[in-house]
Amino acid sequence: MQGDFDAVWTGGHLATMADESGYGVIENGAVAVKNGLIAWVGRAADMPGRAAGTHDLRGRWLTPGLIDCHTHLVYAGSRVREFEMRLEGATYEEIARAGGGILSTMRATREATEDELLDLAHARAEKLIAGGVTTVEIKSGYGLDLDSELKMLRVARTLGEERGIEVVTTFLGAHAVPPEHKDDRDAYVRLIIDQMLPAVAAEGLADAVDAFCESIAFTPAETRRIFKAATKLGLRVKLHADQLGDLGGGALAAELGALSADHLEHASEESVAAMGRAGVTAVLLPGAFYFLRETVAPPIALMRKHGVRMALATDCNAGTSPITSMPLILNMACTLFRMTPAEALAGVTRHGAAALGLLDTHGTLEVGKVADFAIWEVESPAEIAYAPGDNRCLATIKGGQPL
Ligand code: DI6
Ligand code: FE
Repeated sequence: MQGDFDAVWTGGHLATMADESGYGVIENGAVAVKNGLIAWVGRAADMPGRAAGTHDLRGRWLTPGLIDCHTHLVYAGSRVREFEMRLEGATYEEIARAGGGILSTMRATREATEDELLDLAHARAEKLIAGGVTTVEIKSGYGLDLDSELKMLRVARTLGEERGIEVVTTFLGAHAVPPEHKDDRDAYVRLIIDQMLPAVAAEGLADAVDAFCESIAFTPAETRRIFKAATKLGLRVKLHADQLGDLGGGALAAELGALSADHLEHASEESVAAMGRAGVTAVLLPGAFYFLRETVAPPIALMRKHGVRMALATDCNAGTSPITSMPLILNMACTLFRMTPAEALAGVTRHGAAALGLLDTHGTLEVGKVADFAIWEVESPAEIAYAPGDNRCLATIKGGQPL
């Protein structure tokens, strides 16, 4: 049957997330798709035209597909021994300084073949998709030499092609100083600037560049040099900032025109205000906060005060957030950070899109945007965040097609 639309979802309720605040609810709504894009959205009773296929929501809720805007999900190896060590009293920083932590995952990731990494990444992506994710950002940063970094980024791109989800890649060469450069960290910074960044840019393998700006990783001055070089190559930047201490990372992200500053537990009001002025999105990662048993939560009240958009993501990685469930992240954001369920859902839709520079095309149910949806067995959108460990996602739709 021919129709004005390829497909329509109707018979339920929509959380469009199209408003700056709240869910943008349309009860008894309908969303129509043509050529993979949203062609119409509104009250079902007002829908014009006919669709070739109709999907009955049976009273359920449909939201934009979720956007996990900060992950490290391409990696090999396990960090379960470090989990035990921390329970015996060691800290994350101590383990890192003793050559474990990121470097432990680096060793396993360097040794893994591309196919092995791809299989591991597929398994993690599958769990994200089951929780409503249609777009995922994936960082390199466990290779820490040119070939291994390129390998990670290729795996991320291949994952997207094979599974049909949208993968946004980020080059995180500045994640840790690898052992071969431990006595000359500047040589590694120069390697990133002179060789890695140009190669990554030339091969089109990264959509953005990130750095881990912490006392156990890279200084603000090193970060500034790397980001200036990235910007010269036309790459956007984003920053792991103020997670373990206040290095002024939020303000640095604002100064350098970053898309986002991520973590931010220890960010000062000065940093938050600078982010507000510069329009830098905050990416909050309650999974890492929980898993490391941090006690200082990010300054949510200051972010509200200074009009900083708050995105949420899994930070999926072996060391600090082995989590592949966005509904769990929503619950943690509410429980641990006292965000409202509406703020949390905005954090994984419209603000997640903003954190990736994709808000024009993703993150809300609006005409002209990609037809990426998640369908939920809930009585209200707040229930998506309600029960820790529950997954109420019934279906994940990418470009109008079930994933
Ligand atoms: N994101 C990161 O990049 C670091 N912490 C975080 O939350 C380190 C991840 C790791 O330990 O592998
Ligand atoms: Fe991270």
